[in-house]
Amino acid sequence: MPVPNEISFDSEAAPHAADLYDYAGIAETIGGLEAVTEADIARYHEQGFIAVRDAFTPEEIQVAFDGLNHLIAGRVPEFQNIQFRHDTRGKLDGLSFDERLDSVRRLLYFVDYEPRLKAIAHKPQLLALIEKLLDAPPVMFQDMALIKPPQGREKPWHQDHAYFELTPETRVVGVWIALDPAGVENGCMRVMPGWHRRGGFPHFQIRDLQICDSEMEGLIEHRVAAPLPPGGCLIFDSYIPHGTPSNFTSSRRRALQFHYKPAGAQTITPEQRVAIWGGENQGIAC
Ligand SMILES: O=C(O)CCC(=O)C(=O)O
Repeated sequence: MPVPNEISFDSEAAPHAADLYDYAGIAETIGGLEAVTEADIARYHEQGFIAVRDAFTPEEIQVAFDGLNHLIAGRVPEFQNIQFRHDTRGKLDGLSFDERLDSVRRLLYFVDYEPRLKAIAHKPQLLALIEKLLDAPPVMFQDMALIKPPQGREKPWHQDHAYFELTPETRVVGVWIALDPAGVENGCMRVMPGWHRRGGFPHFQIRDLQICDSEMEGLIEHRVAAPLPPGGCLIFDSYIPHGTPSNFTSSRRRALQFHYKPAGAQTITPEQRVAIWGGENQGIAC
């Protein structure tokens, strides 16, 4: 599939229920990529994720910000793949840089336009760990920057595998890297430990491509929040249900997210993906 490269806008969405991202615990963190042990790798397979602080140095995070700001400011005119908030349509010209930054929802497929961000995705210590998790040489196939400004919207509960044109059995590792402090109030990740072993949930186009809210109700005891300082990352299985609430603070919450598949992974068509994951196509209502 050709990779899209054009400016887009998200669509309007209703706010989420107040308790949709409530949680019962906080994810523990490991102190650095090189401190990850065989026991942590076993925990990744058991729980579906591990959280690592100090995975990237303050200097690497500053370089990532420089690269991201360069793209958002439009300094690389060939790069257009920025999704803005729907309410900024027609108003982008004339915004200050900070206003433009807070109008962005996400950037996609930028590594070939910004070597500083490509270097983050290919940090050797990160790739070495992912190779152990996949038990195969990793290939990075999706890169995103997720900007959650003050009042920025939620990312509803979902499994990343539902978005990929990869066979259901392909093992995929996601890496979500905090650039700003990501806390429980400004939209850090919530995950369901162990639920990656429950298989795929039907996904529906509601406020986004997501698991039905009713499937997630009353499960607070099964959820943990994963607050991370800048340079920390969440490393997670593509079947783990996860999501982030709206940002209820005045602090930005910016993150990078990369996905890695094993070399030689089998692809499927968009139609096959929808047939496998789309709840509506299976006659299921949400
Ligand atoms: O950064 C976020 O708010 C969540 C991102 C996420 O889970 C995704 O894009 O798959």
